[in-house]
Order: sequence, then structure tokens, then C-alpha cells
Amino acid sequence: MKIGIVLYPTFGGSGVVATELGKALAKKGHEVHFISYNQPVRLDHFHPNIRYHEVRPFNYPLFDYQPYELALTSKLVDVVRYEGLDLLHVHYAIPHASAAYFAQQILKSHGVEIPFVTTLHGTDITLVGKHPAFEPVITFSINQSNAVTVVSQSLKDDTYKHFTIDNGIEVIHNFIEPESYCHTLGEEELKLKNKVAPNGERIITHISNFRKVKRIQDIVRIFKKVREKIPAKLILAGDGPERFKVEQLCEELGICDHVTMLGNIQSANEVLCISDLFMLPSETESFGLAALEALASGVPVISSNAGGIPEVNKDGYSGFLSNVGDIDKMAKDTLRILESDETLNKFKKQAFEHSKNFSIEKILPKYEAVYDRVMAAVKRED
Ligand code: GMT
Repeated sequence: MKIGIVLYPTFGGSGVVATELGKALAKKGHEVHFISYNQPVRLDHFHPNIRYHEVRPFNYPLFDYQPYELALTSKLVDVVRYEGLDLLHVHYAIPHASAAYFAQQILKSHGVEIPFVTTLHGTDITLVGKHPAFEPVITFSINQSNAVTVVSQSLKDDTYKHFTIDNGIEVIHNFIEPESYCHTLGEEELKLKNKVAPNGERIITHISNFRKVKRIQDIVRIFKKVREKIPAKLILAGDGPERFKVEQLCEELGICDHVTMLGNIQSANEVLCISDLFMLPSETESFGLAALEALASGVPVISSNAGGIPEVNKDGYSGFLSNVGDIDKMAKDTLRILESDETLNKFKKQAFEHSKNFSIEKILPKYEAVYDRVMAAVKRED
């Protein structure tokens, strides 16, 4: 099948999922065309079945804002016609789903039928999408999609709650490729571990795009409590609007010497490989791909119980769940896991075992079944 994948190319979870899905589809023999305004960060090596098409918005003095959605729509029309795509799969509703709908209608006027699948990822529904500035367009384009998937049951419930949807929605969880995560320290990982925790301290990690919704200040406060009991270090990887405030809080609490701020990282593998525990205390989280990547690296997770996180982190098995903002419980649970090597090793094993429920072999056929279904429906209409 020839599949066009529309995505954000940045460090956000939706872009990572879309890129990894495309790579896996290409490995299975499909021809995959990524369409975005920059090369996706996880599209790091060449594969003969993968193509990348860059959307170049047109600048003109009249425009205060470049009309990206129109440039994307035109690019979709162009790529579908000239590459002979069978379907489009758009990740993150805004503005990808409405651009796909518009492209579909233009192509119809040229006699070309192309179905599009929309995958909702989270903030396109829970934060940004439901804002009145976008709601009518989002509702319309979800309803017009030939198929809609979401990354958790929680997001499915939220979508039906916040929008008037008469289309079916299928839950397809985020996934990992278990073999691609690191479990034994190589030379580079050892160097990093010695640098961060030279005296064998426990390493606690968080990776995100540092938005408010991630509640990184909670992590810093939890870490302070943990350090009062055991030797520990904190790695914060990623960058974004909250970074400055987080740095300020570290200073205020006098723990800067024990916190390593890495900035954006291309791959989470090396950092997760040296970590003993991962924290995700988010205010809202449709799934929590970063937590799943931690589990796949054998790293237990301390998280909030917001949104779809309980579908990923199994309380008392792969880590612990708490109410949003309950930093006392999160600190206690962290100590429960980290206090002895025996408990830590038990949780590490369980974390890895649990991650296998989300392996790509289980998830990829679900997307392929959706593609087959929409293609069959289009053929029936012909
Ligand atoms: O929250 C992020 O880090 C980015 C955001 C995105 O859309 O790029 O992530 C959302 O999609 C991820 C992949 O499906 C999910 O794992 C994240 O939970 C979700 N983020 C939120 O719901 C806040």
C-alpha cells in the first residue's frame, strides 16, 4: 500500500508515534511518504520504502501569518496525484485533519478518490482542540474522516465528551519496539552514568517538551524529598516554556548540583538506559509515550493517574500511580522502589514485562486492518 503520513516533525509524542509507525510500515513492505514542514526528528536513517515531502509555506508581505494549512493541502493534492498514494493517515487533528478533508475534496474534483485516517493524540482534543477557536473545524473533520483512531480509551471518552461526534472511534494504543531499547550499559552509557551519578546514586529521569501540563515543578519537589532519604540524582531531558521556571525552582530549593538539565535529545535510549526510575506527574496525558519508552527500557514509572496513564502504567507492578499533585505519595512510592536493590530489580523486570503488551507486533496489524477497511469501503463506493 502507498501511505501518506502527515505529522508534526518535532519532539512531541504524536510526531514520534507517526514516524515510528511509518518506519515499521516501510519495513513491512508498504511505501511510506512523510509529509511535514521539516524532516521528522526520528526519521534518522534511510530506507528504500520511505520518502519525505517538505511543505514550504509561501511568504508574502500581506500575510502576518503564513497560511500553513493551505500549503499543506496543496502539497497533499500534489503528492497523492504524482506518487499515486492509496490513503492518507494524519496524526494530530489540528490542522492536519481539515487539510486532509480539503485535499480529499479537491482530488475528488479531479476524479481521484483518497480516504484519510485521523489519529487523535491528546492535546488536539483535551487542550487545544476543544477551544472555541477550533472546535467547529475539529468536530467537522473528525466526522468526515474515513476512520478515526485514538491512542487510549481515556482519549476516546474525552473526544465523545467534548465534541458532537457521529463517527466511530477505535482505540489503538501507542507502541514500542522492545528490541530497540537498551538494557546493558555500553561504553557511552557508562560514561554518562559516571558523569551524572559518580558515586552510584540512584538516577531519576523525566523527558518531555517542558510544557505546563507536565508539572515538572512537582518532579523537582518530589526529588528534594527523595534526596533527604537516599543519595539520588535527577536528569531532566527536553526543552520548552517551563524550563526557566524549573531552573529557578532548583536554585530556590538548593538542589541544582544534583540536577542535570540535558536540553533536547534525539533519542531517549541512552538516558533511559542509565535510569532507575522515570517520573510523569502530568496534569493530563492521553497516553504517556515517554512512560512506555521508560518501561521498555526496564525503568519503573512514578506517575499521576491522569487520562490514559493508567492504561500504560500498572499500579504496584510497573510503578505507582497517584492523584495529580500528590507529591508526598509520589515521593513515598519512589522511595519504596529505590530503597533496596532487590525491590528495584523486581520493578525493573516487571516494567519491561509490562511494556511487551505494547510491542509493535501487536499494534501494527491494528493500523493495517483500519487501512484495509477504509480502502475496501472506497472500492465499494466506486
Ligand atoms: O504531550 C506531548 O508531549 C506531545 C503530544 C503530541 O501530540 O505531540 O503528546 C500527546 O501524544 C502522545 C502520542 O500519542 C501521547 O503519548 C501523549 O500522552 C500526548 N500528550 C498529552 O496528552 C498531554
